[in-house]
Amino acid sequence: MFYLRTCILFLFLFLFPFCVFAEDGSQLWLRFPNVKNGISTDKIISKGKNPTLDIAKKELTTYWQGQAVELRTEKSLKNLKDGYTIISGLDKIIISSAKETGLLYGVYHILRLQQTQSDLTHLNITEKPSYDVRILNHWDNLDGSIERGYAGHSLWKWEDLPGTISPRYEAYARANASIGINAVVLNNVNASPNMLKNEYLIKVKALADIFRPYGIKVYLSVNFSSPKVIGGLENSDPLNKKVQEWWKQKTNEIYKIIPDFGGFLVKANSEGQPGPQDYGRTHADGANMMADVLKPHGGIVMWRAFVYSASPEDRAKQAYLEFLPLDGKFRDNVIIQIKNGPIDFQPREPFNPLFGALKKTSEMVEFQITQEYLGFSNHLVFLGPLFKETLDSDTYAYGKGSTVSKVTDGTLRPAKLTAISAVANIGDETNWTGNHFAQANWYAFGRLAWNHQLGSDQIAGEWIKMTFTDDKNFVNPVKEMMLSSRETAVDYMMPLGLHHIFAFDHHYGPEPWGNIPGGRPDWMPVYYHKADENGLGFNRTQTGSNAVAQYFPPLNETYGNIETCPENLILWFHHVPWKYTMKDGKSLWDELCYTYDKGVKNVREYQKTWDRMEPYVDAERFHHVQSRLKIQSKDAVWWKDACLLYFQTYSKMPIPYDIERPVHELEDLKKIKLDMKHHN
Ligand code: GCV
Repeated sequence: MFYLRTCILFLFLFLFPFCVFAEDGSQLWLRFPNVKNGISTDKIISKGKNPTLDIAKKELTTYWQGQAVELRTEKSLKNLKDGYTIISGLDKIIISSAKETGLLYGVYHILRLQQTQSDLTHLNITEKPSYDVRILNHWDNLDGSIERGYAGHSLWKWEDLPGTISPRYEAYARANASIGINAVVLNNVNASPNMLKNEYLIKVKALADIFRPYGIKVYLSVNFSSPKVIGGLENSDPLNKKVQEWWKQKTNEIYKIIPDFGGFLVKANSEGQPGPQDYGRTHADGANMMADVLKPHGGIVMWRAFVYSASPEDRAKQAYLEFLPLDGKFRDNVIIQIKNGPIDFQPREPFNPLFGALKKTSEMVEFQITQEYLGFSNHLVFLGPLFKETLDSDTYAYGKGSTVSKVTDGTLRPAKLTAISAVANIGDETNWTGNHFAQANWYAFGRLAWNHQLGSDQIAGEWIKMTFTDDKNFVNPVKEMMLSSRETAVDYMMPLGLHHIFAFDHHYGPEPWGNIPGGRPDWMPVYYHKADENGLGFNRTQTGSNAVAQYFPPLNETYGNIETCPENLILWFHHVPWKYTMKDGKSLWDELCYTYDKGVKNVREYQKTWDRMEPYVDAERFHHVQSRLKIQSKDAVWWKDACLLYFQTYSKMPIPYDIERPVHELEDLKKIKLDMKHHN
């Protein structure tokens, strides 16, 4: 009896925690809950040995439960790049690719099909990636902190590297490979010059060695002043021969250590970062200097277009004004990395007018997965629809149908190399992203970088089935919640084209009244919403900043005319009278009130939806998401009250009587100084 009790106690104490840990989110979408083991090695037909193939085989022997699998390297499939074909019959699946990485991607493809209960017997699939470089940008600092990171500290343990290798490095590489991500910038664009010191390059090599078999190349953000700061040179002028020589030597050193190094990402002359303009040179001078030394090694420069200064010019226009005159002046291994919108990763922005405007220069999109402006890791906001909105936006640069995806993927402007990037939301928290649902945004970026034609609906569906369960009682309501969640966040934060009315610096809560005396005007919310007795919104038409002129016809006219401007961007482009009649017959003021209210109501609905999901989810993840939704609900009310009570001081109109009354006093809201630890 004693023996039996001890056994039960042992089972409880030691095995039960493992069952629970299995659902702590650490396995992401690669849980394979029903798989005990995969196929035996004799059911895998493959010639050759290679570390990438070894991983592919290991995945099959661990998780694949179907037919025999043949992995074929086919040079004739070169046109698919690192894509692949999958052909299946009843007793065998053949995956073919010109590259081993393609075979690995093919294996993850069939595993995804298996996990999502698809028919595996009549497959005839051809996959070619939309972009060559599918890259995550980490804004991780050398001290372990992450700029705009909401999931703990950096994954990269610089102090321990290269001696101690965390198992999470490989788990990270595997997760990326499973969705086709093949590149990573390890460090913050606000880059420490120390990153290029030999002592760090050796650490970078350790990571590159782990990532390589998963098809992932490493890139670094570089500080433009590195020659001066760590090289001891007099300056970092790109036309100074000594500076050029320094970059050449440094680049040679990097390639000696990491032969397949990807290249540099540069934030220059932006938000206080050094750059070529410090020496009267242009962005092209700076980028080309680096491109020239990377070229012999096959490396590239991703030069960011996120530039704006405290000038009186509308911030939304500045990147375009700065970069357009440089079109055609960049080397062919430079890609201009452009944020999806012209301001800064707002809940909704029109697409950045630079897309399609640079006709002789390669361009790539930069998205933000980390939710700097979308409630950090507290709010459930699925970003698939936001990414799609930009990629599917028609720039009209080459006539109708010139979507952002087509001007960046090589379709309309052949480019040597195409790329797409996003700022990662990954940290060292057990569930990687802080909120379980934020994993879906990492997943969505990877899937869209691989195939920008995929719909948000499909991506969300795949992710839910793999991450939670394929029970349709769970999948359908949760998918519905995810798909509407971005619009909901826009509704309770910044509807109708409002933007950047966040609390200063931390960008979490509302501060539409923000106007620090003597502060930089373009860092103040009042600059963006321009509320006054007449109305609300930024006049960017011909009578205002004329930012509309940066868009190709007919968009300049569509956006420039208040009657034709899409209402979800109306306050981005127009200063709209409070009593202006919207398409549904309501006044602008009423529309604003009802939209904020709708945002709040939807989050309350999400809470109900989620609570009903309890039977289908493990307790740990259920409670985690439930508690985050409570925060989101409270925050939504906070946003609604702050914005409506503040804007009401200008509109002087009543909040429609059939919507929930504010529960805060405006003066109390103004006093809130956020305890970031609580919200982080
Ligand atoms: C890395 C915004 C963010 C900054 C970020 C910057 C950028 O301004 O608030 O934290 O800096 O964008 O993208 O460079």
